Amino acid sequence: MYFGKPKKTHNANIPPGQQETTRFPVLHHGNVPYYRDLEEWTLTIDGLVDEKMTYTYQQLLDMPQTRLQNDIHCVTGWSKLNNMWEGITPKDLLSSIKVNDSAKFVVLHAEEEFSTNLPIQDFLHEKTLLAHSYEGKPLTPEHGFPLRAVVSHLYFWKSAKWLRRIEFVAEEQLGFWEKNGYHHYGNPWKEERYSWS
Ligand SMILES: Nc1nc2c(c(=O)[nH]1)N[C@H]1C(S)=C(S)[C@@H](COP(=O)(O)O)O[C@H]1N2
Ligand SMILES: [Mo]
Repeated sequence: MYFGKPKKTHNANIPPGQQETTRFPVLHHGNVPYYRDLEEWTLTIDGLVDEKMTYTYQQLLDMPQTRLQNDIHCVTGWSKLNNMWEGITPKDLLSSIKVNDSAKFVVLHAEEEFSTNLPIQDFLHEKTLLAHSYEGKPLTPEHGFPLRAVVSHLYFWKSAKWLRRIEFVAEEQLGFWEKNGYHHYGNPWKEERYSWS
């Protein structure tokens, strides 16, 4: 008989170099914005669009609502599987907006000067959502209330919390972490963590 350590089964949903956690760590640069009410809050869509659009929180809630189950992969090494988000798909958000054909990238702008960039097809990806709820409840301030991006197929720094503006641009424009050495794209399955790796 062999009494060795039981071998941990490899979970095929965990990318290389990641460890599963069941906690939900809070990670960001800057301060958490706390909103007493959402009267002043808006989401702006601009850049290479026919007309700049601004939505209130209520207008977003009046759009079609979608649930998305995802796995989170943070570049610092933790993965959290099976999360349930609810919000608006980028396609539904853009249903009445004409995006110029010259737009190739999206910059997500958040509070506290945070931004992140992604190719337009990754913004329109079926696993990308503009989420207002997590596990059936509105996002907590720490996790991005009132609205955050959830870009499931890339490292979690692409999932901007406290999202305020979605800008369509023709050329890649680096965001906060991308300017500070993170990979421009960030595919967790290829371990695209830092731009020098
Ligand atoms: N506005 C904003 N969004 C952000 C960040 C940030 O610094 N500011 N950090 C990113 C990083 S690096 C990670 S890992 C996740 C963490 O999200 P969480 O705190 O909900 O776990 O948020 C991302 N979104
Ligand atoms: Mo991160």
